[in-house]
Amino acid sequence: MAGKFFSKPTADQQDRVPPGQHLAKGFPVLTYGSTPQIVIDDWEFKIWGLATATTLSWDDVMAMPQTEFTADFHCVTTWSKLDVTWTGVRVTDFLRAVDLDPAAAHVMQHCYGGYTTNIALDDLMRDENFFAHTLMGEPLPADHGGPLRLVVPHLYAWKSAKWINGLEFLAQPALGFWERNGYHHRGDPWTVQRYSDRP
Ligand SMILES: Nc1nc2c(c(=O)[nH]1)N[C@H]1C(S)=C(S)[C@@H](COP(=O)(O)O)O[C@H]1N2
Ligand SMILES: [Mo]
Repeated sequence: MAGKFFSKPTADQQDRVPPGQHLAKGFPVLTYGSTPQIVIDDWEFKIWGLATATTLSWDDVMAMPQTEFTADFHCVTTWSKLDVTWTGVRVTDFLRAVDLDPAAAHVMQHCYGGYTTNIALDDLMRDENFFAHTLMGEPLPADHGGPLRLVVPHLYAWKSAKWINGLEFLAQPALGFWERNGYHHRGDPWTVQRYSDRP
């Protein structure tokens, strides 16, 4: 599919496009509901559940190691974007000072605006996952999740919570917003885990 909104992958891009996906020309915004208004001075990020309860300020996050990274982005609605460049804090660096209970195996992402999405701890704690505040060299636009969003490149992008402001560590799997509304609990684009496998 090519034309106004999609471009054809080149030969070397072909194997980076998951089944049923098409390359978007721009970087579409995909939000359920409206973009929350967030004042940086009031911004905070909470960690709770099976972890030492912690509240991080914006300055705390800026004091963490900052890394530029490039990642592919796959929305379940069938558009993908390759080689998106971001800057942010690696998830493993972000959580370095947090003591997790050994029973923690699942995580609920919480956001300004009320969106939630669940992720397994193993899927979250990967080197290629980041909390990003900069997109293509500019402060992350509010529509794309600014001031801070998660980026989890190996799963469909509904797992990459925009305006993220909390992680709740859990022993048992739980379901976030889209997962309760028909999407797959994990969302691997390579095996096309779009829809829930539950009755
Ligand atoms: N808080 C929040 N995060 C969200 C969403 C949302 O509606 N609210 N949409 C998800 C979906 S379905 C996708 S594809 C990506 C879209 O990110 P973008 O708008 O920056 O392209 O954000 C994900 N994170
Ligand atoms: Mo999406």
